[in-house]
Amino acid sequence: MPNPVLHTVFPAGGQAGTSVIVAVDGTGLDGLRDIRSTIPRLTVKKIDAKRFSLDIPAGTPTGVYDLRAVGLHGMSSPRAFFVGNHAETAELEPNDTFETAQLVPLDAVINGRIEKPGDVDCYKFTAKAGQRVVLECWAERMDSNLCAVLEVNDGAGKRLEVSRGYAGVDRVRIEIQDVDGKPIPGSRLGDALELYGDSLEQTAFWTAGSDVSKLAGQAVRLRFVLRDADVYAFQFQGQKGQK
Ligand SMILES: [Ca+2]
Repeated sequence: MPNPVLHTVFPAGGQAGTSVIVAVDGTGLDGLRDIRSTIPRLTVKKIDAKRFSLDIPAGTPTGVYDLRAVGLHGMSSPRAFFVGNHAETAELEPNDTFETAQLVPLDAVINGRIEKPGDVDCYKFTAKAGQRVVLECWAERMDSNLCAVLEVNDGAGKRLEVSRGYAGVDRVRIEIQDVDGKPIPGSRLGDALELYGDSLEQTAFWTAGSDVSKLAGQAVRLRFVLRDADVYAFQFQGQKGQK
């Protein structure tokens, strides 16, 4: 039986108190009929084969929630969905150059996606001298593999600032696979919590915890995904007090 995996949800977020139409995609999603979420009291309506209307209750606290798709083969793996309290708007392609930059208001969320390798999305906004403007790109923090570079240029195209990643740097994620390299449910990369910061010893965690004793005696492969990080050694340890 196929294992339902949810690869994308777009837009990957919505404003509390509004309805948002999301398109979902993945594998093993035949007979898609519903969306389940950790958003309290979310109402879901199916629109067509791969689109759903989500009614996000007003007052939903800002943050990252899980969405899962439900189809013939059961409930899928989760994808992150960001509920915010700002008006949201969608990216409009073409926007790859300064000349085609999309005019956006301040205090807004723009839902964009990388359409092709090396895609650039340009936006323009009006700000007054002395005004403080915060620009933030949410990618890795909500499950995206995108390693975004954020640049700010002035009206003449001169670069003022650049950020090459602020959140999620120097991190390690670990996946446990069977001998054929197939991720073991519960220990997939998507289940892994990020390890970060310098330390001599850290315990690997997945969303279900750090206990891998059910794999004892089974040959496994470990996949380490490192970003600006070094791993010097690893070991499997018994719980404290048991060896
Ligand atoms: Ca673009």
